[in-house]
Amino acid sequence: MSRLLMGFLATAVMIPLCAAEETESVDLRYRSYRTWSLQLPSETWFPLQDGIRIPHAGGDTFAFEYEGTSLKVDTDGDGELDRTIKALVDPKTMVSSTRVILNGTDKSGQPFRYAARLRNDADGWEWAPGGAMVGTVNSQAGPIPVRIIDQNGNGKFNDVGSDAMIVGNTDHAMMLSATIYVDDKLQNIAIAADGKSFQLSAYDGPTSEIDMSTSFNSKAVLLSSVIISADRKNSFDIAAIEGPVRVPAGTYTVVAGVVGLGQHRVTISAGRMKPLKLAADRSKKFDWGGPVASEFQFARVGNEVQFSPRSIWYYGKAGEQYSGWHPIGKSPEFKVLDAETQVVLKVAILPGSC
Ligand SMILES: [Ca+2]
Ligand SMILES: [Ca+2]
Repeated sequence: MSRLLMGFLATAVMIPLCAAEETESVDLRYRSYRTWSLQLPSETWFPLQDGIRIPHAGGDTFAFEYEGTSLKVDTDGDGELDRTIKALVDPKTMVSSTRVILNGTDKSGQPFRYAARLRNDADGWEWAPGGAMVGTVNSQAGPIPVRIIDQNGNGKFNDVGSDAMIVGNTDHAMMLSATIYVDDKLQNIAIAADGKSFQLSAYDGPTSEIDMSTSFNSKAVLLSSVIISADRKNSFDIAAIEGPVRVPAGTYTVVAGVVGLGQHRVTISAGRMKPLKLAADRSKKFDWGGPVASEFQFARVGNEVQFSPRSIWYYGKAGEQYSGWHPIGKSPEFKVLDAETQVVLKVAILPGSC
């Protein structure tokens, strides 16, 4: 409660001065996740080879060796393997996984922590970030959590267009953006390379308005819809914001999206979608989503038409592509028409799967 009040007071004092020139500095702290639930728009697993490639005062990697499902890791970067970690093997997939927390000193002498998720699948041992820099931004509705993830795995948290960030109470991340949208206002966000702080200031460049959430024509729930500008400087999760969003003018494409259909998650990618041209001082309602059309590869075998559920592609109204869709109960009908007469030769319904 006291934090909320302070947020209001700070805003009330700042506005009468000169809102456009104010900058606000926010401190962040590192948080590692025992159970990883963050959904990254462009998640990459990096090969472990000789170690986890995070530069620190003692070198460019934290060394690593493995024996069977046991790993030995140099967790403090002094060159000596100091911890043995047992990985858990999933009996279904046979993929081993575990996590490790590294404690290093950066090149300016500051200590840092870095969590890594580790897994051993068909590609061998790989790692991906297992933590985030966490802070809050004040808004009229109270503090909004902000998390920054080193998505490109170089130990730096300021790679705009390559790292990832989450603004608000969601686990769906967008690409790290140079601007954020809070309280119906666009602000510049400048993050320190070590991720320990960021500066906010008013954005005063040309803007455009886009509404992708109210026009999403589907019975499913749009959980996340990440767009990024052609110059990769600005990224937004349009689904996280109700109604229209003001973004810097530019050309945008969809990076990633997630739709919830009951228990199921269907991912959205750009597919054949044309880039969205968002001109300055214009407003656009984006028409996408259902009805979803499907295309499939088929083979004629005698009088039969055969096709596989694995060779079906689903496209929405704007050309966006849906993947991981396993219809249950309500399978789409696939009609095979005679090209000349348009008479339905065959109707196929896929068996339900999950
Ligand atoms: Ca060591
Ligand atoms: Ca990075």
